[in-house]
Amino acid sequence: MAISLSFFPILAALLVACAQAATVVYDFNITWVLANPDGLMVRPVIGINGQWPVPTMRATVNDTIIVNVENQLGNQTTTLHFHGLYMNGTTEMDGPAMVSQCGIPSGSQFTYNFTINQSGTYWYHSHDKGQYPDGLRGPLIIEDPNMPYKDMYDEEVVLSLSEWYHEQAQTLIPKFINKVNPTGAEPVPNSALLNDTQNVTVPIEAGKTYMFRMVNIGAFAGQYVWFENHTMTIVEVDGVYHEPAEASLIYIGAAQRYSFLITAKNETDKNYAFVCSMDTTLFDTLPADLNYNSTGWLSYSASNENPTPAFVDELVEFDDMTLIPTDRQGLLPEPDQTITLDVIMDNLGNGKPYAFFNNITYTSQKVPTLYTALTTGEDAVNPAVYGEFSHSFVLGHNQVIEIVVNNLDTGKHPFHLHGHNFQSIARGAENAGTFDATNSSETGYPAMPMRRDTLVLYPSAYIVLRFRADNPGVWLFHCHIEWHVDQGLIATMVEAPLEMQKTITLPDDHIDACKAGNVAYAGNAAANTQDFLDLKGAPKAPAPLPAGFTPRGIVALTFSCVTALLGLATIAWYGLQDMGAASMEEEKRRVAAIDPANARTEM
Ligand SMILES: *[C@@H]1O[C@H](CO)[C@@H](O)[C@H](O)[C@H]1NC(C)=O
Ligand SMILES: *[C@@H]1O[C@H](CO)[C@@H](O)[C@H](O)[C@H]1NC(C)=O
Ligand SMILES: *[C@@H]1O[C@H](CO)[C@@H](O)[C@H](O)[C@H]1NC(C)=O
Ligand SMILES: *[C@@H]1O[C@H](CO)[C@@H](O)[C@H](O)[C@H]1NC(C)=O
Ligand SMILES: *[C@@H]1O[C@H](CO)[C@@H](O)[C@H](O)[C@H]1NC(C)=O
Ligand SMILES: *[C@@H]1O[C@H](CO)[C@@H](O)[C@H](O)[C@H]1NC(C)=O
Ligand SMILES: *[C@@H]1O[C@H](CO)[C@@H](O)[C@H](O)[C@H]1NC(C)=O
Ligand SMILES: *[C@@H]1O[C@H](CO)[C@@H](O)[C@H](O)[C@H]1NC(C)=O
Ligand SMILES: *[C@@H]1O[C@H](CO)[C@@H](O)[C@H](O)[C@H]1NC(C)=O
Ligand SMILES: *[C@@H]1O[C@H](CO)[C@@H](O)[C@H](O)[C@H]1NC(C)=O
Ligand SMILES: *[C@@H]1O[C@H](CO)[C@@H](O)[C@H](O)[C@H]1NC(C)=O
Ligand SMILES: *[C@@H]1O[C@H](CO)[C@@H](O)[C@H](O)[C@H]1NC(C)=O
Ligand SMILES: [Cu+2]
Repeated sequence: MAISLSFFPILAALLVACAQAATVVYDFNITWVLANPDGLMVRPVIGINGQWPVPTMRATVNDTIIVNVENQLGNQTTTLHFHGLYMNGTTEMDGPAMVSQCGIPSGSQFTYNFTINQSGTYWYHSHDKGQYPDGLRGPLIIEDPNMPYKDMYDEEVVLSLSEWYHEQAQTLIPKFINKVNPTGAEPVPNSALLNDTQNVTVPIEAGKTYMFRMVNIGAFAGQYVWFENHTMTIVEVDGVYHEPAEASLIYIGAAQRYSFLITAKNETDKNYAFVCSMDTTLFDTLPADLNYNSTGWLSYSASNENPTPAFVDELVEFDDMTLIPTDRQGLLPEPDQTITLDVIMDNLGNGKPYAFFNNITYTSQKVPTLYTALTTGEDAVNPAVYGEFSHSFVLGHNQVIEIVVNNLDTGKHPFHLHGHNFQSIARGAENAGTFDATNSSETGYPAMPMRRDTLVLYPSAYIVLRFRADNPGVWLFHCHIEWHVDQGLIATMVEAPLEMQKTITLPDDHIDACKAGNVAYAGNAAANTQDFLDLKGAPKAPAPLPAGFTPRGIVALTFSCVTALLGLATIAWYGLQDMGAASMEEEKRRVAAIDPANARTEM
């Protein structure tokens, strides 16, 4: 029995006799629409059912969500990822293109179907082509009648934060990953948005307590958030409930969520500002006309003035590592497998800037990694079958896994793991250097570590994470700055592949998406279905710089071999900035001739 509750989204509740769980159905027709959220420029954005902002999704714990996606963009594939949901038993519904599915070609339909065993604040976004900054991202709230802080608040307010660009991702990415940008300076946003607009007023009633669910749906900027004259009591981070903790200022990295309680004053004679301020240390340049603060107001009365916020000299954020989870889950035991990843930003032989875990910049393979896991039999436990440049690690079922990330870069990176939350057991302060396991004893770790799915790694420092590999599936571990995803800052966790083979069956529309896009869907990373250990033809990253060459030197070489042979030093790097489109094309062809595997699929 499907009851159509409204035309958009078509929401049907199927009450199953034996349980309270419902099936929540969304029909999402994904198209380009025009929008102007910062009042500065009308631009095409990716909307749903002819609307933008895209809807906030809502369901209740134990519900099944069905999202019927129709891609009508006309010129791009797309996918949806439901950030923070474990997809336990349905890893094929996780969404990253060329990892758990093929991108959905324009004109095709694709159904996401999964059951939720979590509650709290999540979000959904495209996981294809670095596309979500074009607008295909929104909050996803899972309610729970048994939520531990249910009785402590009267109303709920969902607010999204993000940066905003006037140019489309498909324009920005090739300008960013370009030899004329050898330092890898990320595109600086044009505006900050609050709830996909600006100047938001939140109606407040005296004496009531509100639970704010704040979601950073951005692709780059972390944001500092503070409420004038009101205290935040944090109760949830990334879908995990924690013991209440008071904060006056928090930092919400890209993809992170915070839920906090705010108790309203008893007097209604004033309205109060709250400020979301983009972290400008992430920007290589700070344009004079960029307003990186967005202000909202707690509006006790529409007739009160909305005050200008006071300047804050020093932004000292609450330390999320001090939180204690409400379920008091204890520190996981010593790991069965430790994975150490060094974050490196560097150039390859084509002169372009890339991001690396150790010596590998992630490169999409010929077959979605999950499909390789499902079709390579017993060889699926051999990381080689997934291709060197998928940077895959095979995790044994129920093993305790520790991930150590050392930041050899001077920027912050919010690291996200799909399919799990993780215990955040150590984090070095800025410039703490790399993690030294011999220097830290087990007893130095918290007894009940904070858990979340996205953790900010500080410049030139480390984080140490633990989780139990109790969710068979293919799960990415990556920085959630989408520019860095485009640059390859991704590793792949292939968790219990033989278990997956027993339980996962791909629905027909998953195979159809591959067929429609001419993408292979069986065999190893090279689409070899005969010899799984023969990886000939598996996509590689562009070739590295030959030893002894500087990035400038090799660019000169590919630009003009003859001139390069005559004398590298004579070619001025900045001369390339003026290269016309035609010579850029020419250069691309030459690089391709040197390394035919140069073609990369950006995620
Ligand atoms: C989706 O939107 C496009 C463009 O507006 C329209 O042509 C198409 O019929 C829509 N599909 C459905 C199923 O409504
Ligand atoms: C928000 O208010 C500021 C200051 O008045 C104004 O410059 C800006 O255009 C407003 N934003 C929108 C989207 O209306
Ligand atoms: C969800 O399912 C679990 C396990 O069956 C049960 O304990 C819990 O009460 C259910 N929650 C709701 C809101 O129905
Ligand atoms: C895709 O279509 C949109 C909307 O028409 C357009 O603005 C954009 O430039 C196109 N993108 C590409 C990469 O062709
Ligand atoms: C969703 O998955 C369940 C469990 O596999 C299946 O019974 C159901 O038919 C699926 N629904 C849709 C719409 O695909
Ligand atoms: C649901 O989640 C709880 C803990 O949050 C876990 O104990 C239980 O095993 C999970 N069940 C399934 C089917 O995922
Ligand atoms: C935030 O935006 C959504 C729609 O996009 C709207 O329903 C909601 O009321 C807005 N919240 C506030 C506090 O303005
Ligand atoms: C409210 O906050 C502002 C800015 O932080 C501060 O100047 C002012 O003293 C505060 N007022 C009260 C009543 O606490
Ligand atoms: C508001 O008034 C109630 C009842 O008098 C009192 O318990 C509460 O502490 C007051 N709230 C604040 C924020 O002062
Ligand atoms: C943004 O807010 C911060 C903190 O109050 C302040 O230092 C900064 O000057 C503001 N920037 C702009 C562009 O208003
Ligand atoms: C990365 O390092 C490993 C281990 O030293 C080596 O086997 C592999 O060939 C290297 N890969 C690349 C792309 O440099
Ligand atoms: C997945 O479900 C299994 C039970 O089927 C449970 O043991 C495991 O803890 C769950 N994993 C996660 C991450 O929820
Ligand atoms: Cu990053």
